[in-house]
Amino acid sequence: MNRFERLLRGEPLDRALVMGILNVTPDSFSDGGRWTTEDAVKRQAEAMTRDGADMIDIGGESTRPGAAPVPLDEELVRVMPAIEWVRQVSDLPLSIDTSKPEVMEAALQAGVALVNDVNALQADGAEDVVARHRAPVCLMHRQGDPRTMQDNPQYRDVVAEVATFLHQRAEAVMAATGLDANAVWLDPGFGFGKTLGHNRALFQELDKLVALGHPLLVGVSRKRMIGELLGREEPLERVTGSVAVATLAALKGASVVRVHDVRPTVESLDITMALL
Ligand code: 8Y4
Repeated sequence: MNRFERLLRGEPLDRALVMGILNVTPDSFSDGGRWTTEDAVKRQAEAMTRDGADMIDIGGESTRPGAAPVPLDEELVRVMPAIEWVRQVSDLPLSIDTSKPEVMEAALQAGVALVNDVNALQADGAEDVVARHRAPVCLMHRQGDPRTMQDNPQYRDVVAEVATFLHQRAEAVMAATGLDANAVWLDPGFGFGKTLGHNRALFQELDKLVALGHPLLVGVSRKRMIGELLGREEPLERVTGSVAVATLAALKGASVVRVHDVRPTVESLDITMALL
């Protein structure tokens, strides 16, 4: 049985799952949209599979700060062919990164295993789609919408507010869908309406989020937070920092790390667990 199935059953893991990021947006912030053709998507999926990813996250809606919304038909046109292309070269479980119920429905019908929603299923109809499919989900916290979220985000107590939001959304989603706690993953949403200070507080108190009793997903790969801490403007100069933070997240109890750089992350997690 693979790590994804073991996590959903609440069985112990030898290490955190590695979710590889396959972005199919033309403006993908970290690779300039190089991976948009069929051939490029397939090569990327093959590489992540060979490098030891446990699952692949496919998204067609750019969530970078300041990004404009993507219309439904555009998102479907980006994402549905990509799901088929990845399927042709990999047996890994797939997740769909979307907030739109129509995209969730189409992706789940195409066999996708998990819905990764940065809007935590708050769109009208999103809970219903997940309930009908009994699909596992990842619920993420964010403050504000992508267009404005990095303009002066403020919290009274960021850790308490994120924990309360995630707990309340998890309870609502479990009640609406019948999913159990292992199938409702939670994510503090690093960088989504958060300053470096907010991100650091969430990281330092990650155990409070782990204690909510759901698998915790951490996504910091190549994000501005890494760049700020290292003084690295270029996303490709943030790889080592991203691997370090993913490893630290796993040591602090995260069950899943969402990453661009699968091979170095897998190596870091494997060697860390071998020596721990
Ligand atoms: C700031 C910097 C804000 C980068 C956004 C970004 C996550 C995610 C993304 C995450 C989960 C990105 C789709 C890529 N980040 N899903 N998605 N957790 N569950 N954006 O952290 O790095 S978008």
